[in-house]
Amino acid sequence: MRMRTKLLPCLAAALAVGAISAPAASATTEVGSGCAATVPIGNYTILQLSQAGGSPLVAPTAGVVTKWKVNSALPFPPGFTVVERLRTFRATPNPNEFQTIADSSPGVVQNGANTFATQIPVQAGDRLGAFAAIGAFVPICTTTNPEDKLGLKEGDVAPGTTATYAPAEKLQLALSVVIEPDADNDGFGDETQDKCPGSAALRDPCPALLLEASALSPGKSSVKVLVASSLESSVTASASATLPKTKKAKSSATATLAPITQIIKPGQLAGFTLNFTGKLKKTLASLPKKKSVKLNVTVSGQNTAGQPSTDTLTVKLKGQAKPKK
Ligand SMILES: [Ca+2]
Repeated sequence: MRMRTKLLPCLAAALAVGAISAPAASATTEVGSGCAATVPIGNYTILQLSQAGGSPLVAPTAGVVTKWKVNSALPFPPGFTVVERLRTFRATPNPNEFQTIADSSPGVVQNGANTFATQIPVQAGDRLGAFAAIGAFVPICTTTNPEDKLGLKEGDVAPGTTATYAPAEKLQLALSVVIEPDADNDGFGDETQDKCPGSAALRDPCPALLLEASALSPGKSSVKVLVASSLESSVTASASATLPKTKKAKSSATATLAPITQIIKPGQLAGFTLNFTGKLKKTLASLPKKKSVKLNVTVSGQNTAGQPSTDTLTVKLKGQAKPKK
């Protein structure tokens, strides 16, 4: 029994690893190196030209950098900090030439693990790197692999300017970044920064969808339902009725009408004509005028965040049988 309880967590861990390695198109990704820096480099703009194993400091997909992380073991006294900025770069057609695209606000790096929040949109293939001014330092790790290649350029290659970077082997930037998808392309990461990822115009929580349904007087074989919507939304109207017991059928049957879906714009009153089923028409035709069947109508839709909304109403369908003389 003891063996079994020990094996189960292992199996769970193996399955979890499998799940992580499966490709997820629209998930948060982290690229870069968590290595602990031991070398400080000041007054340089730096990016990673190549990296042995691991994920290079290149955005695998378009999105938004929402966090950058630096692990520092620099040989400084306790409490000493270094200030650097995250930079993004885009390759030009020339070898080792990059244009600086954007930079973050300064991050004050302490010994140990540091995480800084930011909000920098990136395109697929954009490089991540860093800059530290004179008197400040970019934390760097040394490795034994010549595939770990930094690109170095002395001074500040400011956003909008272009420079050619000199390769330097066996070095890694102590830098990793978290990139979130940005499906609505509003420059805010959809997982932690954008509370309404379905709408480029909205970053606050998506507004709820309000639906208002009313019915016109029912006809002989159909009823028209009018629906107003607070947002542009795909709305479905459906209806069902519990049919009264008859001499033939002792138990009551349900008539389900074919649902109708259409896009409604705010300020528009959309009509949904719900046709009665054959069974419902037959029931009404044989039902005395004093009696009626209740038709339960539901209109439903979703807001941009996929939160459902409904409105319901009941329509009284009067019997259509001619009085016996
Ligand atoms: Ca977004």
